[in-house]
Amino acid sequence: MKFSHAILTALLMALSSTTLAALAFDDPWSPLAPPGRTMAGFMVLSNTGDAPIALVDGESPQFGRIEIHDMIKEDGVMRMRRLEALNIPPGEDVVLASGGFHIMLMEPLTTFEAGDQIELSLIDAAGQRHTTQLEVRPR
Ligand SMILES: [Cu+2]
Repeated sequence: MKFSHAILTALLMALSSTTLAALAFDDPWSPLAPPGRTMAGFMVLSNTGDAPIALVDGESPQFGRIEIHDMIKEDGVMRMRRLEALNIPPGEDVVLASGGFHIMLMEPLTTFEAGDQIELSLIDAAGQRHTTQLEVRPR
């Protein structure tokens, strides 16, 4: 069987649209920090699709560097560590909150006040970008 290029392209597009990862953001926010300081991003992430999502990176036009962090207890002390990937199984939620998973918003390129919005894209292992806005709130 021989497909024309147009038909093949249409088939591939249909296929890729059905496999697009679906990530929902609930209540994304960030506590206000002193100017120039690293900030944290909190939210609930829901994988509303039927495939696992592995978040591996992030980007924001307002920060030089974004990392995905976890907290672990080491010698009785809570420490942050960078995650290679934050995995969210299909149909599951992951809570990002103080003391647990969080987004590290590093190298701020601007100053913030309460009520400002931070644009954040989380990037999955397939290279797909999931973009949201975090509301800056007083601590
Ligand atoms: Cu951190």
